Amino acid sequence: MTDHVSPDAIRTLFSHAMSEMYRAEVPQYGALIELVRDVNGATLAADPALKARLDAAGELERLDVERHGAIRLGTARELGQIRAMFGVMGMYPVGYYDLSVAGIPVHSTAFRPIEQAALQRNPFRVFTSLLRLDLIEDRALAAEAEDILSRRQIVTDRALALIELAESQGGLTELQAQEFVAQALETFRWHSEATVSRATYDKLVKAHRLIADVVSFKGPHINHLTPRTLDIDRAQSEMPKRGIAPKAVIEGPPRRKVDILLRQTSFKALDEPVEFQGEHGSHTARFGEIEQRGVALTPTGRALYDAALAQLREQAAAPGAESYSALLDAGFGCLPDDLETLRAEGLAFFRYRAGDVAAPARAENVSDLIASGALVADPQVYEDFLPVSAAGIFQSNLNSEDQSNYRAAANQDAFEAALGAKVADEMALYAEIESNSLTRALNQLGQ
Ligand code: OOG
Ligand code: NI
Repeated sequence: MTDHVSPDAIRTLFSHAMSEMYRAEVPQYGALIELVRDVNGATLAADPALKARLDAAGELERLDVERHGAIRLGTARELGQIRAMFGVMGMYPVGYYDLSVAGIPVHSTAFRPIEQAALQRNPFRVFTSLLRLDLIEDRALAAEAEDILSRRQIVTDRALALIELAESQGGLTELQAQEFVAQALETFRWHSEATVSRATYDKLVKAHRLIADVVSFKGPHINHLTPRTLDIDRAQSEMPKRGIAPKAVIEGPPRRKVDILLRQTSFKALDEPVEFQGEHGSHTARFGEIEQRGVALTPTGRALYDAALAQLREQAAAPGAESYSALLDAGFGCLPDDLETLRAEGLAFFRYRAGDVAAPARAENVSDLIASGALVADPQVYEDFLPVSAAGIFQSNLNSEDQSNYRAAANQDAFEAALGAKVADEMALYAEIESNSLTRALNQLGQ
């Protein structure tokens, strides 16, 4: 069937529609988008080498459309429906994140494109959390929450019908895709009318603000949309000048010559008026965030990162500790700060392509080919999330007294049962892109 639009095109339609909706709902998001556009423009203008590298690697086009969002779901049924909806847009569950260790009663995955070409078209991702009522001590309250959630339907009937159609006919036509996107958008809209009374809401907030956020509304409002900046330090320091108050520290690794993984910062949720079955009140759920993405680390590289981060957090918590930013700058020396060493030591993932130079006759190995310019290794962008950073983002936008101590209890099996599928292993995805690209490039070079 040739009259079907590609899942990539549907995802792009959807991410634009979400961005427009969020801009209308949260005006500061519009200011943030402008800030990031300005910072990215200035960064590229000041660093022609960076611009040329991004351009050659096919990374420049995706920059302006690049976003991630986040939602929080209440039930297994909802997670299954969301999985089907994102599937129509070529977004699949990747990775498992246990947030209970950070005192947040959810576990999560990221729905995102998985193939290189799809990532390059539009890497739109949605961090999707499922509430874990099993972790709530007050069983009566958990049962009440479950009962409230069982009565809502977060996907419109028409969206469900179009998802089924896409699955049975193997895609959607242009017109169907447009209708699907408009219908899908309804799921993520903000509803200022709660489905519960003020008293019930207050009870839920007391158990955990996050439970109230998931349970009290008609659907899983998108709680932030995050553009990608090329210079998060500059964006962070520009924010106050544009009337935006960011959280104190940037999550993730420090500023380095070679960006690794993901650095993120957010600004506070809005306090929004809510109608609780006739009573006025308010709720804080939605916020803004920006991120800077660097190279994806291999399991070996990631283990070094995780160990350094754990040590840093321990040091920062000690009495009389140096400032977090001083510790941060000093704390990641275990990871080399140049691309070729990261590559040669197997610490980061790359994507290979043939360069403009013919392969030398006596190239012994990949490093020789790279040194000669015959082979080029582009760093693979980290397409996923970081659990410690995610916890920091959650917490800065919930009240700090809401950090309960749950029995640390990752339960990927339960999550996958709710999802109705296994989550993909992100490391395997990066490794596959790396090895496929190397095989192709070596073939091309006649090696
Ligand atoms: C999700 C927080 C995690 C990120 O960028 O790490 C996240 C949430 O608050 O629902 O979006
Ligand atoms: Ni986020």
